[in-house]
Amino acid sequence: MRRVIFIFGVGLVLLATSVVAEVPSRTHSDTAGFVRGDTNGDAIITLADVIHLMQYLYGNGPVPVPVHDVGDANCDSDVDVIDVVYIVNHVFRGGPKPKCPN
Ligand SMILES: [Ca+2]
Ligand SMILES: [Ca+2]
Repeated sequence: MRRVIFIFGVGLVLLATSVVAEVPSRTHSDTAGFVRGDTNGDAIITLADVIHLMQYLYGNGPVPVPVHDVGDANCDSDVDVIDVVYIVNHVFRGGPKPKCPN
């Protein structure tokens, strides 16, 4: 099952990168003090964050930095493939910024 989800995620990334050029998204910090969705900790949300999260979830990559919750882009308290899709939607399709409602 994890392999299917990983292949699905990689397919989403490849589709997004083939359709739209990467546009970095500068964001402000979440109320928790970090930029939700910025999984590699460089203060912008890009394809690199999608890859970082995919590697963490399915490839034994490093934990999102500075804290695990950075990867919870949709703020549902889980870090999973839905967060990958959420970040892809934000970066490539102008979807909402990863942020918890106030
Ligand atoms: Ca980043
Ligand atoms: Ca989530």
